[in-house]
Amino acid sequence: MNRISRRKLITTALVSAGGAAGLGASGIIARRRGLIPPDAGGIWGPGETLTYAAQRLLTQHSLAREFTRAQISKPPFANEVYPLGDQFKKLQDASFIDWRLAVDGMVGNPTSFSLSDLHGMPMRSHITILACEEGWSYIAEWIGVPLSHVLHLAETLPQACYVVYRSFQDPDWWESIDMADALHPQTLLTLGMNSSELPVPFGGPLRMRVPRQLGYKSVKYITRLTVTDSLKQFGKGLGSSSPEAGYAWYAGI
Ligand SMILES: Nc1nc2c(c(=O)[nH]1)N[C@H]1C(S)=C(S)[C@@H](COP(=O)(O)O)O[C@H]1N2
Ligand SMILES: [Mo]
Repeated sequence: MNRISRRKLITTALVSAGGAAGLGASGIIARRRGLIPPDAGGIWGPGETLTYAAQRLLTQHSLAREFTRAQISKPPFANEVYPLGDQFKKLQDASFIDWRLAVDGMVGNPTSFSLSDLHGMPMRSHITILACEEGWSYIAEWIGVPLSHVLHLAETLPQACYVVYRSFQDPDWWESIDMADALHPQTLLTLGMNSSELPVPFGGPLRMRVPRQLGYKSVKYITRLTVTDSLKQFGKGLGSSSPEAGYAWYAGI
């Protein structure tokens, strides 16, 4: 049996088992394949598991849709953020020269990078849509270092399952993604937008851009990455600040 038809079979089995047996059997299949999301425990848990497991089996390597330069939104819309405070302002006044991105957890080489270190790494860009769960969206060009490159430099261990990323606004804004999204070529530590530096309202100087998921996974002001095999010890153990606020951990679009 080739891979595609095997995948299709598993997904069909997941979905039909979910329909027929009230998600019990699909839960077992998903668990066996490591496809249980961290927020699977609540009342929406079985639905979250079904969505996440089915999407991962079908779309592990698929690309987010890319647009043309002519389709870039003018002007783009930046969602409001809580005040960033004096410490941020100090960093900003010094052109973010002291901004650091720490990388720790399940890595052979815990390290940290300045913005100029990141600017010296291979960059890629894509023109993709950022969609908020509240219904609005915009298209922009995002320029940055693939997260996979930084994970490689830090020597991510093979047991790694998730990357937790924290922002200057931690503990209000932190997220995590699985390795399928962390190593995905369109997942960028973003330094630039629409051919310029990434403006502060859009998350500058450093933003995670995860174009295969809703806007809230694209956390602004990134300061720290932690590689892990379990999300239990972070926050309330639900994988990110979003499920703590009532949103799904997995927000695939
Ligand atoms: N640090 C931080 N990151 C954040 C947010 C925030 O308030 N603080 N808002 C999130 C939400 S809900 C969305 S939809 C997008 C909005 O991105 P935009 O401001 O570029 O439109 O950023 C996400 N990242
Ligand atoms: Mo949002």
